[in-house]
Amino acid sequence: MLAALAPALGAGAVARLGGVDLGTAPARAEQHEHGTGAAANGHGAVPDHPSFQTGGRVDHAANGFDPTEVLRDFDHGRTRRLASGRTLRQWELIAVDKEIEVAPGVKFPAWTYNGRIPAPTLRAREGERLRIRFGNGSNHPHTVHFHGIHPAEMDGVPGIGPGTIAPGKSVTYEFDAEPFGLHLYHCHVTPLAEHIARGMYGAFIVDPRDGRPEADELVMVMNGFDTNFDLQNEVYAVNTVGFAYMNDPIRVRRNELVRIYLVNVLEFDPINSMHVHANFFHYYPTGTSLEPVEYTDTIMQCQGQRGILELRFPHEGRFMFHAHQSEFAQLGWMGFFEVVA
Ligand SMILES: [Cu+2]
Repeated sequence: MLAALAPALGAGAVARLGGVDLGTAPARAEQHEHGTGAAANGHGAVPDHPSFQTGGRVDHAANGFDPTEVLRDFDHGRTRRLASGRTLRQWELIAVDKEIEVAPGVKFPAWTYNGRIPAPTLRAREGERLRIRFGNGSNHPHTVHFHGIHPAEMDGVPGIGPGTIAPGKSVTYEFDAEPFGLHLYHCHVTPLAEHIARGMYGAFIVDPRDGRPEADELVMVMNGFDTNFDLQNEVYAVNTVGFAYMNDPIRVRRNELVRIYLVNVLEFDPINSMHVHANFFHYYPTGTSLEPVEYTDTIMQCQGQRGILELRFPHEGRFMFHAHQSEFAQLGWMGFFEVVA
């Protein structure tokens, strides 16, 4: 079954899947060893504050994804028309254990969907029928739990419907795309904090039936990494790699409408936030209304909260954005917009 799904993921994913031993789960102690091994890479034995800000670059090619590309990478899946006239939209997700470099020299033993963090941004339209085939190529049991409105057995939680999906097994989730808005999906196997903190989450966008105004659209998933497994984060980021958008500022056009799909999946810290310098934005909580509720320069989100930001940059130049918790900003959650003519 995994071999049948593999072509959708490309040669790299196939190779990785081929190397997975589906029969055993690594002991907890081995996971800790991974953590301290990565942390000891130039940052001391227990680095509360890895000094990765200066020098060094993350090898995006080795990770298999680049945060700059993740910003505008929307996965519309494959579609076909049902006899009823409705659209059926389909995706394949495969759980893959994979080491990810989350800051220069800081490698994290991640659990992923399709080998990337965040997982693919799945994008559908209100009212469509959605079908997600999930294969577990990881050494650990997982599920896919979608936010949205759907039957209990499609909820991707242990003990209900297909429940937990063991290594080497697969399942198909099917439900309607509702309501329109910005949602998320993530694994729901316990210990839940670990399954999320290891990287099993992605954005899930349901467009309104009549769409939204034309814009330059960006996906930002606020996350973090507990690289030494002390139940606190050592690295904070948007789209996984600390300081990625300091090194590669996000290019946007002056006066063009920019729409940011912002999702908070940060584990261990209850609140995250986003602040945009020298500008204000309209905010649509959960994206479920076409009318903004706030005009501001800073918003906060609890874990699982998300919302849509809309703004235009009237001035050219380099503008910072970051979590307004200074600690998060200093540990990676900080970037630039590069506004060009
Ligand atoms: Cu999981």
